[in-house]
Amino acid sequence: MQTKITELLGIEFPIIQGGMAWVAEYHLAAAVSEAGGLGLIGAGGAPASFVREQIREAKKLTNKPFGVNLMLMNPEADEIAKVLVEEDVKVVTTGAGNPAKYMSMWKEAGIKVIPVVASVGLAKLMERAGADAVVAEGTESGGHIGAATTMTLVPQVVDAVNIPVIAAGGIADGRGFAAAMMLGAEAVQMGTRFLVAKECVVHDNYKQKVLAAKDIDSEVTGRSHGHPVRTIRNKMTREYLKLEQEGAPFEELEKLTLGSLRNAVVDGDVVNGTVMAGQIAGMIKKEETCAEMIQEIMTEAKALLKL
Ligand code: TUI
Repeated sequence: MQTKITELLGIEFPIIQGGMAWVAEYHLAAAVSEAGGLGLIGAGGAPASFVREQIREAKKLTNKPFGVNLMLMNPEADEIAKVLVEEDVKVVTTGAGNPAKYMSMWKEAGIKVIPVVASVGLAKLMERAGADAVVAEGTESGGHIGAATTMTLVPQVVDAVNIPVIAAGGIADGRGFAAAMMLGAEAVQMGTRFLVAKECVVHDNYKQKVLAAKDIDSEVTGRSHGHPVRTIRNKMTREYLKLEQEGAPFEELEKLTLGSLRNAVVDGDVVNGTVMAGQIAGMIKKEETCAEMIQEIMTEAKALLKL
């Protein structure tokens, strides 16, 4: 299927894998790219040296284009921004902030820059700054989220900018893909579905938590301090939300989640750890390879879109 995004990125299918912190390492990114989508390495909170290694490892597994997601709250964001140029990364997505200060450096290096936005305002700002496309990410997503739903955000961003828009948040099958196209998107980005991919190295406890999740099993913590994060409900979220209700200061809340994403992803602590996942987790019922997922989604979407 050809869209403005498959042309821009030189990929076969308009499906991008979310750059999930700790989860989206080079095995997953290379598998998605090999399957014809765009795989992303998620820099998350990792040091620049680790990101460089990840890029080099991904290149050993695939000759197809892949990208890196720079999480802008990373303390080494400035160094990572340079590593992406030095390592000749083709596509960069950004999250949790405004990447304007890196834009000219990346554009001069010929990198395709695709900021993730959660509002029309930031989408317009990114277009003016020279972004090649934007990911409009709805609040159904896992992890750090904005306020608008995918259904409302995507068409409003599509109307507001002239660059291609990629829809994210609550999309995990051909129906969601087709719906996103109807809203004017040129591609989709999916995170939660790829969490349970065979090539995804996340701990099996984490996968089982996603596979067992029902429609209303996610919670949003951190609303009180302006950094809302969607995760699957567990002991940690219950304690966190109780403390937030009691008006606990940020420092106290932070203690509950320091290192907790790593604890869930790497060590499989899904009781006290942070199990980031989107609201669509309730629909995800089986582990498959990335290629099987992409083929299934495209077959279903093409039938629905009568292509
Ligand atoms: O970035 C994401 N999702 C993420 S980042 C992440 S790592 C993390 N770990 C623990 C706590 C917090 C984060 C996990 N999930 N998605 C893209 C996204 N960006 N969603 C929302 C935004 C966003 C929000 C506000 C982008 C910009 C913004 O403000 C712009 C400005 O001017 O600063």
